Amino acid sequence: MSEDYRPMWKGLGLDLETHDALLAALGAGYAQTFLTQKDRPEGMKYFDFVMSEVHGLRVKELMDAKAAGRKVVGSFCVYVPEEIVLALDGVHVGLCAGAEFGYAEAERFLPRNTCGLIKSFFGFSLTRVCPYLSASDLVVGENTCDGKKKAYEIFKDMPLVHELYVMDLPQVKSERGRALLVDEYTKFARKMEALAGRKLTVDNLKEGIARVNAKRSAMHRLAKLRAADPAPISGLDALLANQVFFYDDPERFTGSVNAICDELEKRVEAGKGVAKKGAPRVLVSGCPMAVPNWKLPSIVEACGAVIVGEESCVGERGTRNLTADKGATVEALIAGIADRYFQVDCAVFTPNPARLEHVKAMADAYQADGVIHYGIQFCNPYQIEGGVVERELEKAKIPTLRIDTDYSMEDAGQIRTRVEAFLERIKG
Ligand code: BJ8
Repeated sequence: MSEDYRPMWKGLGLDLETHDALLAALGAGYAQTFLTQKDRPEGMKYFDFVMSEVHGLRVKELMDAKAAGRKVVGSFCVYVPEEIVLALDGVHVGLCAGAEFGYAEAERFLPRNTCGLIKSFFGFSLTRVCPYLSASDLVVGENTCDGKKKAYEIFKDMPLVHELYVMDLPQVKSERGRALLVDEYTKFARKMEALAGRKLTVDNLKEGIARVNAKRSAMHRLAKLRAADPAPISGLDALLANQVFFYDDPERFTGSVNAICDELEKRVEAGKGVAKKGAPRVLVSGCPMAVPNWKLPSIVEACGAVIVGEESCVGERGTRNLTADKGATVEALIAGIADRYFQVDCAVFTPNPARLEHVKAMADAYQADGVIHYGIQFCNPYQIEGGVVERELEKAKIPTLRIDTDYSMEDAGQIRTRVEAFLERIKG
């Protein structure tokens, strides 16, 4: 990191010693996982820079935004509508939830058999190492799975949390469910207006929609390029772009992803890729992988396969579908925003047939030879739905492997053995 950010971290209430240990582990993990890859696109240097400054420059930018009177909003779910935050000149960031850090502290409040993602955000808070959490004027939670729902009841009193706001979310894709989402987004809009001290207008909301749509369109472009054989970019690097989607300045991110796509288009034209033509192609489907959760993709790609898509909230489930910008009133635009998010087929919905169709469509579009279903241990919605996905895909002759795991590296050897056997099967 180029600057001394310690005074800023101290001001944010971080535990500097523990934070140093986290950054050292993160830096080493990143170097080992990403910088050892061959034939990476030149444009990935931008993401290397972002990651080297993930608790530095980006946090400084957030602090500068706050000093200029803008509000920072942190969240843990793709159901939080960034369009509304941006329309009110706010900054939206995804909060840290991808590492086994501070679990002993987290387990003072949560049962041991809580999913790793929830334990992780408690751990980051309790050990005081997440600058994004501390920089957030408002943390927005949501009633999705039972674990998060109950966890937010106590998360509001945790260190570094300034204010927690919880949105109620539908669990059924019905007319009533849609009406609830419109209602909740309207309430969230009022909350954000009060926080920002500004009013939503048709113009600023359309601008917020355009900015988020531009980010998503860049990700759609990247996703399509991965359909080529050989794949022009590794699954790890594409996952990283999906992860940085939640942190970075929107325009800088959009520009950087589009620049990578320009480069990848040339690679595809020249028939160049990161793996040999004909290398096993895998689609990953399931729970979101937040930074620095790179365990499964790094094992899969170290075994010689290439990941060609993520059916995940940190992936295509989160970024597909643009928000309509038609509407002559703020209310009509909010209804359009709700319509876009209502298509997110998270496993907390029951029943959830759209997700199954999406996994199949992605396997087809990206020419996947097989699907690996990823469940975070103790995540009931995805682990239960994983069985359905596996059975249905196998019926459709799409080989499927189910991996349920946590954030630790203890089972890495075992996973590798299972992945190797799966790759033999799909290319068999
Ligand atoms: S829209 S997937 S981001 S809720 S892994 S905490 S589900 S027990 S993260 Fe998610 Fe929004 Fe749905 Fe997407 Fe619960 Fe499962 Fe843990 Fe999870």
